[in-house]
Amino acid sequence: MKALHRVVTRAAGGIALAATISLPVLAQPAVSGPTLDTIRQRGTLICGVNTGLAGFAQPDSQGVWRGFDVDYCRAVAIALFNDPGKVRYVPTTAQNRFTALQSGEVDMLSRNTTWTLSRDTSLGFDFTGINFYDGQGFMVKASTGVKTAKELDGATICVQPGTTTEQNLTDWARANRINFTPVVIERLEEVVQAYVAGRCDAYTTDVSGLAATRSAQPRPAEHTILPDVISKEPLGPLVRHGDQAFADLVRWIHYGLLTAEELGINAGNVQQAVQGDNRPDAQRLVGRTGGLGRMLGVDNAFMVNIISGLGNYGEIFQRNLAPIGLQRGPNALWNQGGLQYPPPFR
Ligand SMILES: N[C@@H](CCC(=O)N[C@@H](CS)C(=O)NCC(=O)O)C(=O)O
Repeated sequence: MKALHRVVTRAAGGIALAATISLPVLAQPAVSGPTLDTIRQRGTLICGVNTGLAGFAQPDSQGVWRGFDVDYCRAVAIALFNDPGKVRYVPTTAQNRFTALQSGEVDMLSRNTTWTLSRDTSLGFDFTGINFYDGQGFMVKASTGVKTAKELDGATICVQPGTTTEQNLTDWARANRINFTPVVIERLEEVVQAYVAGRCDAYTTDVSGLAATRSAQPRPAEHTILPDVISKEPLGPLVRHGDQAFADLVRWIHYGLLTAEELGINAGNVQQAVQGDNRPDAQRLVGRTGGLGRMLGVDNAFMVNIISGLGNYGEIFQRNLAPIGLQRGPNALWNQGGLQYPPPFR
């Protein structure tokens, strides 16, 4: 209070006032930053994605990248260039993804990466939100008859290095006095092959990754994802420290997609919403009021363009993840029993 009072009195008295009003407090800050500027100059977003995970990021038979994580890259390209094609996809492994982002080889990672304190701080990143609440599970061959994770005492377990998976497995086994032999294999394809070939009794990763891998097997029913979930894996896009404007953009695209679902605005009706949806929050989302796009350094209609091209969060989820057998579960909206809760789009 005292400090505030002093500022006010000084501001009321001549020279000090001039100094105060010369600060650009009321001006709209320039929406720029090193990453954002580089992307704009280059005219293409470079998005680090998975090497190949059905439903999340995988090239289709024409070589076009498809998936839930890929749609988040596209959404950023639409916001910046009004063109979902202005993305270069760089496949990254569990092991090399962080160096790719730190070194500037990619602008962002949109790739089943768990938000942890150390990644957010000492690795130098900013997680922009949680677009998929996940947890770690185990998959076994149905023929083993194994029904719960505790039956894995004495098992060999396939796992990829450089992941939270590896750390959780150790913590879980210790806490539950389970002995296991880890089979640590760096490449995703090889770890899956090792599991399929029977070199390990179980494969462990995020449940989403298990569902993706299972769906890609010739006979998915031969593999069982055990009901146990041994960790929290909040997954979402991340960017490098040092460019808050870019982080804000990626963050508010996710919240915009959730807000659209909340409001029932989807790919099929978004143009009608622009014309005639008079709900104040719908008007802000479609950029008729509020000027929110400009605050992020993009067109006020950015969410209209994203929703027309990709749909809202629910549509992106259904299109990409329902086919691999994932249900909304914790990823339902907060008012439908889930955890997805966008802060106010205003
Ligand atoms: N969410 C965990 C695991 C993420 C992860 O990288 N999982 C593996 C297995 S699904 C993967 O995507 N590997 C792809 C690759 O290394 O090419 C983490 O962030 O550490």
